Amino acid sequence: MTNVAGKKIVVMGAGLSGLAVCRHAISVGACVTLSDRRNAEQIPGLDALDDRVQRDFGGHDDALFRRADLIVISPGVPLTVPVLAEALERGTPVWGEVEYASRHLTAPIIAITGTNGKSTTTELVGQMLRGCGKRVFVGGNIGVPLIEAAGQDVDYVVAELSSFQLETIDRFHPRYALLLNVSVDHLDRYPDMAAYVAAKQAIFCNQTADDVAVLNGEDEQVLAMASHIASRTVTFSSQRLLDQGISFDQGMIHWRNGDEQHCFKVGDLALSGLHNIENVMAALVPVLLEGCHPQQAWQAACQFSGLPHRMVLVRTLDGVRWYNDSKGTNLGSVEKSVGGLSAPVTLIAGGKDKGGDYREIRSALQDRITALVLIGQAADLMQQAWGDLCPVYRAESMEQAVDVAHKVTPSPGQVVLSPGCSSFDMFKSFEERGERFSEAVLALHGKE
Ligand code: UMA
Ligand code: ADP
Repeated sequence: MTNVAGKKIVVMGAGLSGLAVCRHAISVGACVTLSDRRNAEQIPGLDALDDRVQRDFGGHDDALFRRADLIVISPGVPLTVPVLAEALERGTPVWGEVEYASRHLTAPIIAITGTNGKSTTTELVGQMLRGCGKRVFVGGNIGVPLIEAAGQDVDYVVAELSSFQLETIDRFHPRYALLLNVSVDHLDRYPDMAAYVAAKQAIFCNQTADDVAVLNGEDEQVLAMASHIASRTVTFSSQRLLDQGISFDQGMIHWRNGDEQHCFKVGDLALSGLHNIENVMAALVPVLLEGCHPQQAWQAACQFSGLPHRMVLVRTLDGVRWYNDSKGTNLGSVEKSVGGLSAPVTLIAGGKDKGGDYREIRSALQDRITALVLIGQAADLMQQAWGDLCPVYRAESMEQAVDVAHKVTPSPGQVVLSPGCSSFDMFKSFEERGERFSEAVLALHGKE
């Protein structure tokens, strides 16, 4: 079923994804009901909702779900919710917003997933294609629901995809599927790592020999998937020069595709860190294979200085550099961010725990962090895992955390907010958390 006109659709979740699906489904003539476990007064954005959309708030009405021809769910809704488990048993189709969107898209899709680096790589692909004169929609987990691409006249759709979004695809078929890396994350949603990895792997499930999979050649979990992938694979490596594929060696990125070769000087990039070189390499693959001009693409990559809340230097005060890495929402990203700094570092961490073992990144923290300021629900677990590495302080708010960090960090030194957790225990989003941090840092008195 792709033509949804006249169909009874229940859209589950009244966040960005659900509201966008409602707008589209109504516009193509479906009978739409929006269902959310929250009450109407707790849901922002309902004023703009079309009157033709029926509402089921404060819970999910069984009878409504039983009558549905199709259920479209938001990424934050797990398939284990009882009304969905029952719908699946009855044979009612349950699509995620990404599946729904992909049925209404005509431009080729470049899809990007991985535990870390998705947003940066997605934005890089978008900027490089635009720099080469292409019309591009950039969306997905990066914050713009994919369905918003429907009806737009573009050459490419560049989609950041989370494991949550990939759980509920059926026919979603990207021309390019990039898998950047896999490390521990979201173990509050998945029973184990295997289930998380399986969700990520779904990005390749509809690809054929005409498509391309871009894989991190240094990531064992990623490489283990290669034998199950039907598309052509192109590998990137930041550790060794590859005969074929894209790799980093002696300050240069080397692209080798059959007889075609190009080199790019990494020193020209505004981005820094080995992980960002990996992101740039992965992003270059679809752009170069689509025949874009290599130097034009490279110029666009060089101009990109990064997204907000990812290791952004907020200010230097009394010889202390303050970094906002609020998007560091899992241990892999804290490892990269702190690993790129040298002692003395005060780390502000904590938030909503997502499972996993905090001890795994001890070696990256050891010899670098000289003070820990812990916030949020995960504070106890972090103190147990890292408490012997340096003095530990507790804070009840971001403002207090900044104040403590200000008092205990020597000059010259660095303070980094890299929480290793999601933000939802204390904030609306990682953006709000990063903004609160930056505001508190900018309010400190001292010498610039
Ligand atoms: N809800 C129910 N019933 C349930 C569970 C949830 O009704 O059983 C409702 C909630 O009450 C809420 C709605 O579902 O009203 C929220 O849905 P959502 O969490 O999917 O929120 P959206 O606003 O649609 O945002 C989603 C992504 N959110 C998540 O995956 C949690 C956004 O990614 C994404 O930008 C957006 O779609 C557009 O594509 C955010 C995110 O945190 C940034 N992603 C995770 C991450 O990056 O780690 C995966
Ligand atoms: P995502 O969208 O997957 O969360 P982002 O591009 O927003 O990724 O980057 C978030 C954080 O993840 C960055 O601040 C950095 O610490 C880390 N990171 C970025 N790229 C990579 C990578 N390729 N490998 C490991 N960590 C990375």
